[in-house]
Amino acid sequence: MTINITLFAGKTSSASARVNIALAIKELKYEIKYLNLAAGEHCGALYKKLNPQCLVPTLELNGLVLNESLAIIEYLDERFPDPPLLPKNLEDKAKIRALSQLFAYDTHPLLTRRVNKFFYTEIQLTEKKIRLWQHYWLKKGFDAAEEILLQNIIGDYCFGNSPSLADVCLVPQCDSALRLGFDLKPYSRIIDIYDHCKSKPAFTKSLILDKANAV
Ligand SMILES: N[C@@H](CCC(=O)N[C@@H](CS)C(=O)NCC(=O)O)C(=O)O
Repeated sequence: MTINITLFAGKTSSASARVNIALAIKELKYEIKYLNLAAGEHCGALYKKLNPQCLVPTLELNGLVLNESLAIIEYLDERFPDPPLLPKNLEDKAKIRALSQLFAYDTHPLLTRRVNKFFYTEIQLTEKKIRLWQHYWLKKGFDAAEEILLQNIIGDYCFGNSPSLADVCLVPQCDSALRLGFDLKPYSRIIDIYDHCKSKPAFTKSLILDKANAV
């Protein structure tokens, strides 16, 4: 059976980058449709039918429409198990999910376009104050992630010698942090993992760092 996969993504979206990387790790063929987030394409009526939250990513797979990057990746991981992004071992799986969620659920949502927009338009925060907010929460997230990762040095990736869901979340979060001018130098273990991942083709699918090309 032919499998048609379309990823609806934003070029500067770390949530989209997670799915993009997972698809690449699994060597699945897919089409990618970029929405221009700056122009509000993700809030248009057509896309809203696919994603009522008006957020990217959305994955369409033979007519099945899925939202939420981690739910999408876990679906892909169960449907296309090779190579796995989550191990069978329950304890290891819980640890990998925990680090993934630290980035995807506790850090990333505080930094999104809609949060910025609210700060700008509803409470008139200056760009400097918004940057302060962003760096504050990035530091909280990266401090904790570094501590967790230093307790588990058993390979070139977050948890061992093959990429897992945690790496798929770590790399776009690092790219996003760099784009926001956040200094990653204090996080030596994170930098080692990030550099290692970035040497692999699948991880080059992370978000566009170049502001000039950001949409
Ligand atoms: N929890 C969602 C988060 C999705 C999300 O926040 N996407 C951002 C891009 S990274 C977005 O669509 N932002 C548009 C906006 O904030 O208006 C997921 O992991 O898929």
